[in-house]
Amino acid sequence: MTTPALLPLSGRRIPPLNLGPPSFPHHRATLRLSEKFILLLILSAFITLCFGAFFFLPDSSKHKRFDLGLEDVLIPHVDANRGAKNPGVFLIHGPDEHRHREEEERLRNKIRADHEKALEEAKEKLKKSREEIRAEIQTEKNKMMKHAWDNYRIYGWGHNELRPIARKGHSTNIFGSSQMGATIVDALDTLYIMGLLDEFRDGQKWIEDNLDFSVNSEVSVFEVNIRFIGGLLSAYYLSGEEIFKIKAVQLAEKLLPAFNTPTGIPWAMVNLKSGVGRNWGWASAGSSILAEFGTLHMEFVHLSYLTGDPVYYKKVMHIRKLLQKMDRPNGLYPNYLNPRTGRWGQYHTSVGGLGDSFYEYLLKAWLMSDKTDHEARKMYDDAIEAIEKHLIKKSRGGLTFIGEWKNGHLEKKMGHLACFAGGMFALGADGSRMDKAGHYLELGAEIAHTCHESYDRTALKLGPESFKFDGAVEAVAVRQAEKYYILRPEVIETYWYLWRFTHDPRYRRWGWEAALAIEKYCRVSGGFSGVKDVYSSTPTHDDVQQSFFLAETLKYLYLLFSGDDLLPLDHWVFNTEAHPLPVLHLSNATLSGNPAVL
Ligand code: DMJ
Repeated sequence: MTTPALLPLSGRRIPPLNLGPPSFPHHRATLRLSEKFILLLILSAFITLCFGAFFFLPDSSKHKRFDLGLEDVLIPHVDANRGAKNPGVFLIHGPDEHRHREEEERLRNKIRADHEKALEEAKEKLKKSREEIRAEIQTEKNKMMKHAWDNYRIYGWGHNELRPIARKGHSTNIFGSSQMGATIVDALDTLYIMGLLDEFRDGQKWIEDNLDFSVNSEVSVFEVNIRFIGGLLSAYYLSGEEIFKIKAVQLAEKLLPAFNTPTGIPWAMVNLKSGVGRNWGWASAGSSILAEFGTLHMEFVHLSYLTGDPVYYKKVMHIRKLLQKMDRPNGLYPNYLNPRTGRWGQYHTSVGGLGDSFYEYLLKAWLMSDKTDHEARKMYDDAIEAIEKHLIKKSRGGLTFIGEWKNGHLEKKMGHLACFAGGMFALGADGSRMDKAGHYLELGAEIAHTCHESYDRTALKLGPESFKFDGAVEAVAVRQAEKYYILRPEVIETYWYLWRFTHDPRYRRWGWEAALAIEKYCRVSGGFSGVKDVYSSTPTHDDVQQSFFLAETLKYLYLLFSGDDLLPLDHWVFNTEAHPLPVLHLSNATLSGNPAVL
């Protein structure tokens, strides 16, 4: 299969799509899509038609069409012979029996007609060339991304995020006071993966011409690392375009002053111009946050790999060594650590906000090192064992949840953010201690189920920011301030990992439900917006299209409905913002050909 025609940009050509195993050192080898993939595409086309519409259809009539298809496939139908075979199940007599038979007949006819129609459409489809079929499927699968991107392009270009209702740019303090095009950088690899190459080139051009880090602006070290450095590195590895690597390194240099603290634990924020750092005013006793200083490892190791400069690697290894030496109450890592004293702040532990991606990066450091970083794997295993012992419980109704540890007390509340852990447990199953792979896969599935319940128990079928397990209350938000959904990815992320590891169709079904709900309640004419109350059937929008919606939510949805050979997990490791980075084969200790670096 040929790769899409690529127009030159700034005198260069974007290299062909390379979404299978990465190639080193410059990642420019063409990946030929296998025959198997082509067959899968044709099969996908057939399924598309059987379902009535494949993916992300904008108008409600098409949704209805899909809903019917989905019901036909997923809801067991009345078998005409079943009453006879199972007396007692359908013992209906008199006029009721007549009505019942008529209803059965009507249903059968409808199924037959739907299937015949789908077959006809499939036959028509198969007359088309592979390229045409592929293009059609792509167009359907890209629709949500196109809507999000196109509106940002029109109304928010260069701003960090978009207000889809006010139709103007938007930003928050994590990005500082400058227009740094966060959505462009965060969305780049999603565009590339989806084959939206005109849009990708447009973003690249903006970055080449406008992205400047010498600004007097105070940014979040963590957010800028996961969204900008992660996004740029991923765009570099996928496309091979040097500009992304150059920008990633320029930005990383600007973050380095944040590590100038008495302990080497970085400040939460740094001014890109002056290099002055400080912590969030709300953090316990001037502390830095575990999920922030503990979520730098992947990107920083890649920076050392690409530049040959050990400085980045040393910074994150220093953090790890320091954490290893510290006492941990009940084996748990508290969320707060003071960068001046090196002492823990409040004894709060969470797998959701403030803790989450620290655990994720321990596991991913091991995966990214081609499973040679045993120290990281040990830290992950130890942490997960303590979490399972103290934080993971079953509700009265049998739902497994991850609570929050607060000064020796377990708060039975789970955040949407913690739902990513279902995917993490599944991803970490292989290689777990005492061969507990089955156990961790099951635990991941239980978390996925609980998080799906948190969606299913709402009016909008979208999950709240956080939900409780308290007596009769199960997987439901109680406080008004916890009922919002801001286009977060974690639940869909977990569905995708679970799908990759089990191929259980429920995960695609659940992902599809979420996609439909987002289409129905979050889509507005100027993009996609979060909603303020998922329990109200008439949603109020928050008027923010978060950059992570394009980086993560839409990417995970796309991957959920793609084949496993698109970004295989034994070759790519996704950073916490869903930016794929290749596994590094560092066993011979070379970073960019420099054995001294490690
Ligand atoms: C993302 O920016 C990242 O996934 C981060 O780790 C925490 N959550 C947001 C999206 O919800």
